[in-house]
Amino acid sequence: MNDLYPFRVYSPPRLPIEEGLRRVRALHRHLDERRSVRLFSADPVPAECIEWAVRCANTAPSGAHLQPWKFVAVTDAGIRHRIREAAEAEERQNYEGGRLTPEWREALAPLGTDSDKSYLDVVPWIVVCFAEKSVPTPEGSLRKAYYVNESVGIACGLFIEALHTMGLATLTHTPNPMAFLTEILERPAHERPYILFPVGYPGPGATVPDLTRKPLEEALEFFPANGL
Ligand code: IYR
Repeated sequence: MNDLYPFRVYSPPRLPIEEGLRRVRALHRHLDERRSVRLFSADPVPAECIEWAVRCANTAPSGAHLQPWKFVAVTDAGIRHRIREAAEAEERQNYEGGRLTPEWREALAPLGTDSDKSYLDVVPWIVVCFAEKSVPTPEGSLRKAYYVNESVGIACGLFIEALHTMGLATLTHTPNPMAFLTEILERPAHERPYILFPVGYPGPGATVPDLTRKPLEEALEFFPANGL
């Protein structure tokens, strides 16, 4: 017990196993339909959708409950264009300037990605998630955050799923290095750009590589194997 967080009872209703399984199968069907896209529609998306997606992200568990994330949402075409120009400049060095190792290029080849990030001019929103290596206190100082990557990664996962629930598409774009986002979006030094999300509806004629998920046996092992 402490003064900051008085404890309260938490007793969500216990679901019958069959009902839980029914729900998780439906969730899996929905999650499995999600794909990253690189061709977006310019159709507008209300700010309210972005707000709901960030509300969902904001429920993520975090180290010491310090919630070390900040989502910055941009719809202004001029700012989106500046982001595009800066992202493409970095990506040209990656793809054409040899900054990607041959092994990396080979891994990317089946996806057909390149330095053209024209979707950044098309999408109604760019949302950049920043990770806070320290977080502001109510007194105006900064305190160190813990497990920042883990916390922000989980928040971004929830953000992606919330967009998908609304029929919106995104792409986890990390135009490494991303320092230009700090500058363009005028972020303070304790925030580090984490993932750039173009957000919108999939464009007419968008295609995705016909990927499959790895089989459960490769994603999950019970240990010991015969211990069930
Ligand atoms: N950031 C680059 C390169 C890239 C890297 C990985 I790993 C990908 O899965 C996809 C792209 C780009 O956005 O093109």
